[in-house]
Amino acid sequence: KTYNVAILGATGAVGQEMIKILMERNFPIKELHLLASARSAGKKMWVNEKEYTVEETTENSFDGIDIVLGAAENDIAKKYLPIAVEKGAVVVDNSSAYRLDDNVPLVIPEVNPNDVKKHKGIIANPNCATIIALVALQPLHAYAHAKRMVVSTYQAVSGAGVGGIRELQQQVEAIHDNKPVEVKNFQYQIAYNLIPQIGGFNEEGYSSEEMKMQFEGRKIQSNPELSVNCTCVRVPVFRSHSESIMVEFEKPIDVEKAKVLLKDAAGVKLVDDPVNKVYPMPLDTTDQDLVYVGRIRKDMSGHENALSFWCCGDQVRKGAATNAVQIAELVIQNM
Ligand code: A2P
Ligand code: 11C
Repeated sequence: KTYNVAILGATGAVGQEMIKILMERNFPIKELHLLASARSAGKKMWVNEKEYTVEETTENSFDGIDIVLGAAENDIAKKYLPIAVEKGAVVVDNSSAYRLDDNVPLVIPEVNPNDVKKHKGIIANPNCATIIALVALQPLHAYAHAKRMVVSTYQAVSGAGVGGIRELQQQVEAIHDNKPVEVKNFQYQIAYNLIPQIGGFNEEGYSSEEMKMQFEGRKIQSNPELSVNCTCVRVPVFRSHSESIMVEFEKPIDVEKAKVLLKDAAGVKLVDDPVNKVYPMPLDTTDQDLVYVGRIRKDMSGHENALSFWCCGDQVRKGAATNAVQIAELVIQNM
């Protein structure tokens, strides 16, 4: 069986990667529709040696579509995705618009694949930093049950879309050419800098991105007691997020056991031999799907059953597009 697939936001960083991954994984496509704003309508794109024309998104764009992959901002998702569902499509949405909605499963295939079956038209793809952390954590959580996490993220500019990637490139070139640096997508210059703000701040001083790890993590793991303290930082890296994570578990777990569990876990590569300078780095995780985990060590700040580790993953692929296509694969298994 084959399916009519539409990508909403097909010209964006995540949308473009979705097209690539659908092809790579031989997703059974009958027709592929590339939807974007009026600005991109008519633009030609080559996919697997076939020419496609980008279409302006309208209410009629979803007629006859079986599966929509959403790669647009929240307001666009809210405007069009309910229409797509009404017209009979199943939607996998990468925006944060529906993630915490009780009627919408929030899925990482390595963690909670069965939640896909509960969908009522929309399935949400989690936040990229959350996906990368929870894929790494899953084998340890399944064994010892995660209670509390302290996380610092080092997030690539690709998280801000095509504009974020372009901005880092242009700033590096401008600095090299002794020209003025232009700031558009980030609060400050990101080239040769770090910015400890992703999203807006709440009354307690935590950013929206920092709160996603706790709210989405609880839902994905069905672990309502999970408490997360997170600091999210934008770094001048193109497309892999890195994270330093301390996790306190319910049950005892030592470093050796953690390594054994991670070695065989789905979606993970254990990269942990620090004495020989072997540990995950964002350049190494770029353009592939595994979350690399290393620097695993026992917590030394006095918490019982706690480990620290470091992980990296491609934000555009496993953090967004690959995870969404994997969800779509689960959807069609149940169709
Ligand atoms: P467009 O390229 O025509 O603006 P990114 O996050 O990488 O910036 O990508 C955002 C995606 O969302 C792009 O594909 C963009 O299309 C799309 N988009 C933006 N505004 C709209 C809109 N009003 N209707 C449909 N798609 C939109
Ligand atoms: C970033 N994680 O790196 C953000 C972008 O919740 O999907 C994606 C926001 C989200 O900027």
